[in-house]
Amino acid sequence: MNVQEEIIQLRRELEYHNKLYYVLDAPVISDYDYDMLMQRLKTLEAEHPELITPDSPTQRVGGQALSQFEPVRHQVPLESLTDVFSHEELFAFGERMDNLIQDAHDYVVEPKIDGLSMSLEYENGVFVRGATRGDGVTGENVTENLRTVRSLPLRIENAPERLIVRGEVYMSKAVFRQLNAEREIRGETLLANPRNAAAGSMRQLDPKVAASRKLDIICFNMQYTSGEPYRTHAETLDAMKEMGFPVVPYTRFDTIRDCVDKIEWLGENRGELPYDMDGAVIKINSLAQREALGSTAKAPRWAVAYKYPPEKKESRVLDIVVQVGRTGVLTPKVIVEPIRLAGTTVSAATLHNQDNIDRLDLRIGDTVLLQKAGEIIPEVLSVNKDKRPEGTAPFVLPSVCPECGSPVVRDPDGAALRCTSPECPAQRLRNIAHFASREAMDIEGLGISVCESLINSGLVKTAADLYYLEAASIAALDRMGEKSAANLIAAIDKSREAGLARLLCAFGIRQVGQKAAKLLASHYEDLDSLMAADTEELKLIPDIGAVTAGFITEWFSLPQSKHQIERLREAGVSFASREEKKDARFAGLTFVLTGALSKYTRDEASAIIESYGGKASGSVSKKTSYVLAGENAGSKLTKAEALGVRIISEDEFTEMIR
Ligand code: 0OX
Repeated sequence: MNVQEEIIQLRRELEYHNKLYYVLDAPVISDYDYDMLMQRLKTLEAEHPELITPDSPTQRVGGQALSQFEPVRHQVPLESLTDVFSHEELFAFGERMDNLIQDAHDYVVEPKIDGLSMSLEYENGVFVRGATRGDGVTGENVTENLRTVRSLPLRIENAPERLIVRGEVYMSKAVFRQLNAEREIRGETLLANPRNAAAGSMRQLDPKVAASRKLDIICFNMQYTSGEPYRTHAETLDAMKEMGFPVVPYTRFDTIRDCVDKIEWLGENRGELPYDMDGAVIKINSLAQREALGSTAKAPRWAVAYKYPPEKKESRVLDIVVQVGRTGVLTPKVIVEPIRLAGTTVSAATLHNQDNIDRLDLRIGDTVLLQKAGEIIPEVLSVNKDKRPEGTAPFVLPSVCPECGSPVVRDPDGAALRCTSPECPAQRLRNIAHFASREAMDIEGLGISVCESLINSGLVKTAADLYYLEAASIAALDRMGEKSAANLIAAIDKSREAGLARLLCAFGIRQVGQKAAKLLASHYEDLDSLMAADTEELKLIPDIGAVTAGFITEWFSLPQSKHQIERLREAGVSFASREEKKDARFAGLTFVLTGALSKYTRDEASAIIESYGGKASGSVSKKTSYVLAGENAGSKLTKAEALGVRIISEDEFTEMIR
């Protein structure tokens, strides 16, 4: 067998195992063996790059980052569904169908997956283009992001010349939970629900970011085929499954009564599904009957979507526990007697803060009404005061940190209570995990459990300690060996060169996330010049407000911050900025434009001023730094003269920006 033949065979095998895994849910080889096949293909392709094709399973993250998504006009529109909210409306749909269709007719019931609708185009069995639904007529080309969806087949078997399939991209509940658990540990804002998380990933212009999000797809409609026509919707779904698409689970029924029963059953069991379901769909099965029924301006007449009411249930509050986050914020959570709610077992619910507890007047022992509306974490809607036992007391968050006993203070600007101790072990763990996270120093292999064992063993107290670790002591930890210790040391080593922006983000200064850190790093050469800046100076950086500037200088003034910075310096961690320098020569200056300019339009001149960190304002006041006066300048010029504001000509301005 020559190389080309081996490559083709490997691709075929990998596609086959993908189908067994994602479509038939019946893998026959281990993940390890799958990886070995993939590895072999990668090696061969690296040696023979001329043999790489876009449909190769190695190319799922091969695409370039884009500057924007191209519009795609859908060959067949992606129609939306009419929503109904009651059983009566479902029976009314059945009656409409009985009236409109003379012959016998049957239905298909499917869960409605809560994700993002996509159209997928295949030519001669190869995935060539994928687009978002958009307004149904025109969507956006997200082919490269879709390629990263592992359950989407890049090549299908026994395919017609041209095929368009519609499916829903989603994030499984398991992946969502994992992602949010990681975010919580790093003190990042949590994603509201799997749908938002999936939408955020699909909007990424860089396919590498989308790939890291582990999305899935399920298909539910054949939009177009150049091959033999099918008779029913059920046949198209079966054929799609046969070709290798993951297909929505469906059931066929003869009566609307049976459909309604199935919908109820799906609702009760929705927790068992790997994805969020935002309803159930009833569709006429016969494609000829669908064609005859047609669509209204809004949606097809032959289908309806039933939306489940959010499920609510009562349970008893066993306890209220308080957790401490990375930034020291105390978050209360109720522990309730476990109940089944929307298909999952619920044993806890978020309470947000003291104000919310007070508003609900919630006490340990109370019976509360819980609701899960799409979101994974349920919320407390109300307290059933009739069921309140005797002897309860209002719940007040502790005045000392439950983890370290240090005093807590209330944020002046909000409802949050915060532990004041920088030594707090709960904060320490989360601080180090945040320091190592992907957004910050990006130390591979340093997840929460490794951080935990490093802290518990006493090897690490602060993030700077990471740079003094030795392979031998890491290797001696539980579940670590020489190989993983060496890998971790190498990853820590690499992070020494991460640069100022990542380092600033890693410090976990309040309100300084990835974005603000980059901004700061684009204004300063290195950490030392940033530390030399006072609040007034930092405030002048566009988008850094007075509050953030205050948090920054306050953090740098803390003795433990100074100590940490010196230890990082000694360890050889680079303090240099890698960001493109912003020229902020106009920082803190306000310009007013008046009269007609000859070299620039007003908008251009304003844009130049802003790009140098200055402000362009409309009216002259004592605070105006310069009035840029063109031909025929009027009252603004007079006012500037009266106030003694400096007046410059266009030529002088050109000189200033040279
Ligand atoms: C879903 C879903 C969405 C397709 C063409 C008109 C009706 N999100 O799971 N839409 C449809 O059907 C549309 N079915 C589904 N299962």
